[in-house]
Amino acid sequence: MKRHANGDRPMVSRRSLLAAAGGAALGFTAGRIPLPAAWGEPPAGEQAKPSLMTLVSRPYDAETPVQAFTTWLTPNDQFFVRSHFGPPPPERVDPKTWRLRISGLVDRNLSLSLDELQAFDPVTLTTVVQCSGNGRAFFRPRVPGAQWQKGAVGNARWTGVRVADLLRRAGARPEGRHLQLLGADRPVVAKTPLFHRSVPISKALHPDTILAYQMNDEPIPLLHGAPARFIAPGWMADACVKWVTDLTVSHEEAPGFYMQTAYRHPTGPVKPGGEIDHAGMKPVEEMVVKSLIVQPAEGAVVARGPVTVEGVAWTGEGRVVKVEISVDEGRTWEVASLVGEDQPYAWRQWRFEWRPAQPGGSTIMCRATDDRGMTQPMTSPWNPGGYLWNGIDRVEVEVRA
Ligand SMILES: Nc1nc2c(c(=O)[nH]1)N[C@H]1C(S)=C(S)[C@@H](COP(=O)(O)O)O[C@H]1N2
Ligand SMILES: [Mo]
Repeated sequence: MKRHANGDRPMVSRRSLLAAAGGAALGFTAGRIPLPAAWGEPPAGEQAKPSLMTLVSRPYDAETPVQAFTTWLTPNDQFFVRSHFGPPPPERVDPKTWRLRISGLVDRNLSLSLDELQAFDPVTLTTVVQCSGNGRAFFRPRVPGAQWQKGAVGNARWTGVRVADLLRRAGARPEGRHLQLLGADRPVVAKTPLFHRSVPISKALHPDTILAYQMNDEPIPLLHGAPARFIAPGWMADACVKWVTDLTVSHEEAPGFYMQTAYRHPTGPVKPGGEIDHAGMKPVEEMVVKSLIVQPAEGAVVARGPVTVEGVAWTGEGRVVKVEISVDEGRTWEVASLVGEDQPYAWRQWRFEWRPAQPGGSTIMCRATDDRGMTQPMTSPWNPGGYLWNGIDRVEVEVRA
């Protein structure tokens, strides 16, 4: 049995597990979640997607090859997959018996069937879903955890109901500060913390925050959170809890490891490789501006004539306003055209006609800027979780003589 440094499943010692379970909050610590002697058979429905690159097979974590990002919407069968424990057994998310419970600081506890959920006004929106650990492989010094490169991201259309409508029906009380989220998935190892998450109530009540039941106009596939998934548009995917069963209005953030230790980001500058205490960290929330070169592919041999360079660019709750290309290591930049659909939270496709000046090796770089003036750095600041990488993307090509 291999012990992989798997997942953006955080590194955790027994001591910090117990402490986290007791509500105490620690920084990152060394050690591993103990793996069972055997993972057993993957649950039904946990089938590998042939077009993805597998990082971990059980539970299945796989990224999309960048060359697949040629369409505005990422098809469900090409959408990256990540979860800490794998999907729940299908009977726990059976659309006929599944219930959504809403409780905590509410006037009435609710328990809704899928039909009852779908009776609320539907909302459809498109958003990028991106793992906080996307690009972790590029941090130096190296950060342990799944070595996601570029493809732990995708852009999908989600249909569901406003979380604000659900909370209004339950009579959420004004003193509620956070909405805690829990799904039907359970750890493979006893005593491992649940994937218990929360968002501030302001994000939960935002009219674009939905509990989705469709992904790209199909019922959400099991791997992506069937039958209902929280979608916090513009935020990192760890807020987008899959297989949701419980929404709890609370005074507090969700307790436990996955909210209090993992997915936290330094509030200030950090010495690379250093440790930070809990007070110096805040939860990862919004996405940062980022772009990828989709064509030409890394290592491609291109003709000397005009070369079409294309890709995608996205940001958090703002809009991408500019994408620039450099072929001289960032000394000079030229503006690319933004093409296709322009919608909040979604990614924007872009295109650039490049006329290589001479044959031989060339590096193409792209840099996006959003409407708040945020732009991509050459490399992202090191942080102990290896989160929020948005360093400028680069692709090396060979221009034929
Ligand atoms: N219930 C549950 N929801 C979850 C997770 C999980 O382990 N359990 N993983 C989160 C993380 S870390 C990511 S990156 C996204 C991945 O979503 P996807 O598999 O649909 O791409 O789901 C999020 N929602
Ligand atoms: Mo993630």
